Amino acid sequence: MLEAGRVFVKSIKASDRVLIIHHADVDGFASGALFDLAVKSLGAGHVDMRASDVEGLKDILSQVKTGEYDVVIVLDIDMPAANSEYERLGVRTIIVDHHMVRAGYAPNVVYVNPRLVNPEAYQPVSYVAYKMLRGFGRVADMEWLAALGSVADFAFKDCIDLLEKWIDIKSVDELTGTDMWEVSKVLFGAIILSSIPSENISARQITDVLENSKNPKDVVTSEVISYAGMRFNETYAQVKEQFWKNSEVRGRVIIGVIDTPYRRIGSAVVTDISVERKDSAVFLLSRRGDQYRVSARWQNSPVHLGEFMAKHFSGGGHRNAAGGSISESQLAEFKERVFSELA
Ligand SMILES: [Mn+2]
Repeated sequence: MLEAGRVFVKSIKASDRVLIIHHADVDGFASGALFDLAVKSLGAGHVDMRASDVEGLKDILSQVKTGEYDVVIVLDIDMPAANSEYERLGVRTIIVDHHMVRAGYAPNVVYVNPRLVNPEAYQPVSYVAYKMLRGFGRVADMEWLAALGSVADFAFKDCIDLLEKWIDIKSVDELTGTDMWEVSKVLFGAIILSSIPSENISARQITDVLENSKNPKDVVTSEVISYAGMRFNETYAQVKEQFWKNSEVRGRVIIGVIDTPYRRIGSAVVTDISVERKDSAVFLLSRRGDQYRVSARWQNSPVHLGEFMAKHFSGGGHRNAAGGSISESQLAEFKERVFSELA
């Protein structure tokens, strides 16, 4: 499987125009940088990179004109709806993913996913990318970056051969106590900010820092990332304050409303509050036009939050973390339902 990826990358010529689309998280940025370095080592001068969330993938692809690129590389992000776009573009395409295995790609797509070999394997894309690409250019010096991407995705056991040199822990429970984890948190803050146009930090700047660093410490001490880390902390505190200011508490239930473009900060805030108050059901409602995006967390949950959200508000999710969407006119009903059933 790794060899199929190497054959694909080796086939890239200096004259090829390459598009790399990677997930907008630490694993995605790390694997994007590894692929960028590998592709450029082959002399390719025209490489465009785009960071995307899952929902944005199809939009990015549908804006690409037929004939605009010769090679498309998609990392740590995949959705069935994108198949038709891969087919429309018809160019050499590789998808490296580690989420649920998909099937039914067009013949122009090379699909790499460790779960094809072992459905239980948990190997993030930066781990796979490093294993695949270490024979290309400077990638061999970037093992630390693959470790950083993998740690950020909570990998441990299945990546131990790569991680053991970079983190000194015995079980995955100790992961959040490592320096590597701290670096991944600061980097993720910078990545979140880079999706907000007014923040003056671009995805390209972040990628440049990663490609030009020699170790995790270089990343966090770089001007771009250290400034972004500071800005993120400020913004995070503001969003959290807004949540509490617009909150109602009844029994075990906390419902808070935020209205901010920093939506991904909202989902970090709700997780954080739920960890601080493990016995509380925490609902964060993020306003978007006349809709509210609901993120629910309940660490010591006696009920299945995902089923609760599915039953009443056509949402879904897991036992401890769920989500959904309601309209403004449903807000009063939503609060009443949540308080009366869960408080
Ligand atoms: Mn990932």
